Order: sequence, then C-alpha cells, then structure tokens
Amino acid sequence: MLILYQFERTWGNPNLSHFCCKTETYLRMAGIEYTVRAALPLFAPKGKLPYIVDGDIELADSRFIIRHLKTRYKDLDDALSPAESALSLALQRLIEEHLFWATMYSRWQYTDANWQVNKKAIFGVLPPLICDVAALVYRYKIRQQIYGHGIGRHESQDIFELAMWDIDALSECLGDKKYFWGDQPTALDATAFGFLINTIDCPIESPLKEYGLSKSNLANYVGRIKARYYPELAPRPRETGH
Ligand SMILES: N[C@@H](CCC(=O)N[C@@H](CS)C(=O)NCC(=O)O)C(=O)O
Repeated sequence: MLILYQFERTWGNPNLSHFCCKTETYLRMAGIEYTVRAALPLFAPKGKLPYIVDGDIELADSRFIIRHLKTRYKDLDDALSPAESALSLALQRLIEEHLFWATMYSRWQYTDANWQVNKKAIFGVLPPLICDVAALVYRYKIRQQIYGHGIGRHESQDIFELAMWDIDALSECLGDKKYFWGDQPTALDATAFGFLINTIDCPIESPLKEYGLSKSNLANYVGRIKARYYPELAPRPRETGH
C-alpha cells in the first residue's frame, strides 16, 4: 500500500505542513488507500516533506506525488477544461509560492509566541538538548529561505498586506461555491485547504490569520472540508456552526 511520509499530526489538524496536508487531502478526496508514517525532513529524499513510497516508486514533492496519483489512481482534475486547468495551476502557484511564505514568516519570525508554538510542534518530539539545537539550526535556515524568497525583506505589516491580496483573490474565486470549480473537489481544493487551514485555523496568531477568518466563505470552506475529509479530527471552537 502507498505510504505517505509526513510530520506527525498536531494542533488537531491534518498536518502543520501545508504541503503534507495538501497531499493527504488529495489522497482522501480521491479515495486512494494509503498509510501514514511520521517523518522529519532531514531523512527525506530531497530534504523536504512530504514524500511517498508506492511499491518500488519513491517520490518527493507534492506536485510530482499528485501527478503520480492522477496517473496511477484518480485524476480529480479530469473534468476541467484546458482554461480551467490553467487557472487552477496559476492559483496553486499563488498559494504555494506566495501565500505560503507569509505564513512561514508568521511561524518562524513574526513573534516569539508563534515561534515557541511552532518549535514545540516540530521539534518537541526530540530530546530537550537536540530539540533546542535542531530548532536553532532550522530557524536560521528557514529565515534565510524567507529572506531569499524576497518577502522577508519587507516590514511585517507589508508582508501581511501582500498575503491579504492572495486571501482576497482566493475568496473572490471561491465565491459561494462549495469547491473552487463547483460541486466536486479538484486538486486546487486539496492545495487551497492544505494552505488555508495552516493560515486561518492553526494556533499561529497574526493579522493575516484574522484577515482570513474575516472572509466567511474561506473560513466555512476550511471547516467544511476538514469535517468531510477528516471526520476523526475535532473541529475548533471557531468552526462550530459552519
Ligand atoms: N515543493 C515541495 C515543498 C515541500 C516543503 O517545503 N516542505 C517543507 C515542510 S512544509 C519542508 O519539509 N521543509 C524542510 C526544509 O526546508 O528544510 C512540495 O510541493 O512538496
């Protein structure tokens, strides 16, 4: 059976990693059988999670994993027109290559309180001394990545404003639809859910989270997908009534 390697579940959410949550959500939306093994990026084939092992195939990177899932199991995008597929790709790039970095800034850099929550969730499984050293090393590395991306060169207010434009775009595109392309989930929904839950429904506080929560269609969307595809995970108090 297909094995998905990802971070341990935490915060009552599918995964604190946007990319792991995206991948597992695709598996669930497509009804593909799989098992999960907890892992850390250090030991992953490309130094990042998620990765999968499917028989004799080992694949890293959610984009290549989902391409494999579409080819071998089920293509959630097969009813999309070429133009819809193109827009779907563009929105996924917005989410993964832009919004993502503002959420990384929130977790790794914005406030010490957020950093402590993030540190405990990722490194808390390690023995105390190793936890502190690994957290220090990774914090430095991720901060370099945020700076390298470019977003980390701005003031926090500007970083969040840039990401709020992404939230506006997503909210407008979703509108009052159940999923981005109508009544059936597509790969874009697996991506959007994985990143939105890690923006607005996790214990990392920021103006971006508050802004995302103010978009009721996005907040309801996240609550609805979590309830439907992860019934074993309890809703947060804020989701009650969605
Ligand atoms: N493009 C990759 C990105 C994966 C990724 O950035 N994973 C993060 C966790 S959200 C990671 O493992 N980072 C560890 C590191 O950068 O050292 C994908 O789509 O899977």
